[in-house]
Amino acid sequence: MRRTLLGLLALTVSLAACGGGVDSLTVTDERIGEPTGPNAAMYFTVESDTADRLLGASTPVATSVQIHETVMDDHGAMGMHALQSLDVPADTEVVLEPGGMHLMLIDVERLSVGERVEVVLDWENAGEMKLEVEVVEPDDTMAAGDHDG
Ligand SMILES: [Cu+2]
Repeated sequence: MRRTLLGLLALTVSLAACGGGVDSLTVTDERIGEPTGPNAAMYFTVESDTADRLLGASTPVATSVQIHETVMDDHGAMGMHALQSLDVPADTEVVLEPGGMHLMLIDVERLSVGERVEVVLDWENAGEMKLEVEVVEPDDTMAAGDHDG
């Protein structure tokens, strides 16, 4: 009896140690703005103990997913351009939000607020990560507590 209990304890400890180890990348606050046109923007916050890089993403509800950066041209007009990848330095929070970087779901299906969409992120080190991302009102895409100006 005593021996069995000790065995269980040892197993628990080793599982816990494993959980905090290799797979250190976390994605939080993931959300998709309800599309008003052919594309939809997805935002999230990512942090990793070790440097990683987002290589791409996919979802069954869109033809393709691009990594976009919002830029302002010399005339003050807002535009976007596609990035090949998105770097996540070690121990640095990277925030994708309106007016900055985002994922663009190209040729997206009609999505309504409250719907959950499967999106797979492809990380260079962390590998494939499957997310269930909620569709929100376009006005609600800003991260909570992030209104500085
Ligand atoms: Cu875009």
